[in-house]
Amino acid sequence: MAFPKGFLWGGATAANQFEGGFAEGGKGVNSSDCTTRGSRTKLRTVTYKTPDGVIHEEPMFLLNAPEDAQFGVFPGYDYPSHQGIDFYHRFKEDIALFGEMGFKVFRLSMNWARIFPTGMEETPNEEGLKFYDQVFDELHKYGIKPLVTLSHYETPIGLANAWGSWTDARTIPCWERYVRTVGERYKGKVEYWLTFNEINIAAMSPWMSAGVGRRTPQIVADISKNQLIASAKAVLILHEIDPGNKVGNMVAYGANYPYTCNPADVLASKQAMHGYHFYEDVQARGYYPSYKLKEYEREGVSFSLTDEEAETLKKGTVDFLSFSYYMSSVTSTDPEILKNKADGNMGLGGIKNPYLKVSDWGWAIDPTGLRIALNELWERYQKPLFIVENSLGTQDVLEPDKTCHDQAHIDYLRSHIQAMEAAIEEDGVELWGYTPWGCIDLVSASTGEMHKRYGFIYVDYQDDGTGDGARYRKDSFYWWKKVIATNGEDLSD
Ligand code: BGP
Repeated sequence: MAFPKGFLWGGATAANQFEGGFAEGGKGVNSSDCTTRGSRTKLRTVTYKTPDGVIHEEPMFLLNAPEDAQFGVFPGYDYPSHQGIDFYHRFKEDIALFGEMGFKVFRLSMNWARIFPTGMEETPNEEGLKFYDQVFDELHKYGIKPLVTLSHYETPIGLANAWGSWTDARTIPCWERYVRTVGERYKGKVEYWLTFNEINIAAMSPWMSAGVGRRTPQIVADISKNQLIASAKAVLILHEIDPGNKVGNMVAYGANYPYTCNPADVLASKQAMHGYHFYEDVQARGYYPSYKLKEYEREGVSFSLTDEEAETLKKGTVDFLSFSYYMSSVTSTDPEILKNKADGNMGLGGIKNPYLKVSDWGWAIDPTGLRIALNELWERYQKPLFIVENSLGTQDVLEPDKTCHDQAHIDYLRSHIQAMEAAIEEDGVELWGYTPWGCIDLVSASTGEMHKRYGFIYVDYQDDGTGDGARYRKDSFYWWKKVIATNGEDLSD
């Protein structure tokens, strides 16, 4: 029995990719609502207006909007978050399906703008709070524990337009009000919390991760400082409200390999890992690591902490570490090798690994990398771990008889569960749970398309938003049900 009794099996989602209900229940507009649909070949864009009244759209990953840009939703653009997969109206049906699979835990994020429409109100929007009450109550009916991400790639647009969102420390008290409100409201209903989804992605897409329209080393450092302090404050607030609350961080993680045993490659790979570890170091240990402070000095980034801020970071360390794992990456110092760029989650692909197969989107498939990642995190922090995202994006086909033969998901998940098993059984890693990403098909974060499907449940929406949204059980649905029922003992087809 590798998996401990009470191991938390389930699935993961995010509000902006599945909730829909864009203009309902008094919800405000958030950053993801202003991000258009794309595809693997067409970049998603962000829309904004300049003071001269001109509307602009710019690729999300390259966004360099002027300081006076007013982000928003404009006629004639197609924004996939507005419909998502309509969980807002279909949550009872969806949760019943999760219950049928025997989920122990369900990861979802709360849409901050549903609770505080501009982010700046003094009092919350009761209708928004009621929506999540109903969702949590429904989950409890099936014995499913909610795992709530407080911020998953969406920031109220009011904060972005007022002062640049997370670049400005004035966002922190707004966040504290939000965290306190939901912590008090859902006391007894929610026990597992995550602060910021993939907090390290601020360096790749300040828009996606923080609702910020520009990227410079200084901007990324400011976002990170404000979010790290906000994360620590969330830990303190949630512990104060209920000492039984378990609060974790969340990082986009992956093993990184040197291309060769040339010490220069090995060093470069170690330095690439700093991009992940910096955030974990602060959130798990409570202080900035020396390599980051030295990097700021080298880059001329201004950075300092008041005594109070340092104390907040020190006290607000997380109870457990969570992460997404999709792929590993490779680093080289050889200019020729560096030309073999690989795709990967949020641009973290590095260069191609000749030993690994890749997904249809070019992400390297590497279960051993997951075992390495689990070991690294456990050795480094000695805190419980939670894999809150993992799976394979595939182009699933719904057959005329409404079945869906998604063997690739089963194969991918099985190999990764075997890696987890080895990490627990042979390496002694403490792992609390596993929530495969997009347990129900949803909108892709990087491309905004629908046909990159991760789920156990097929959702009949297509890339252009057409479809009736009907849900169908895929082959993996029945497989996942068996895996959960046997606590990971039976992984066979
Ligand atoms: C992570 C995000 C998720 C999710 C996932 C898969 O980075 O936390 O929101 O979408 O990646 O990525 P994609 O949707 O681009 O395939």
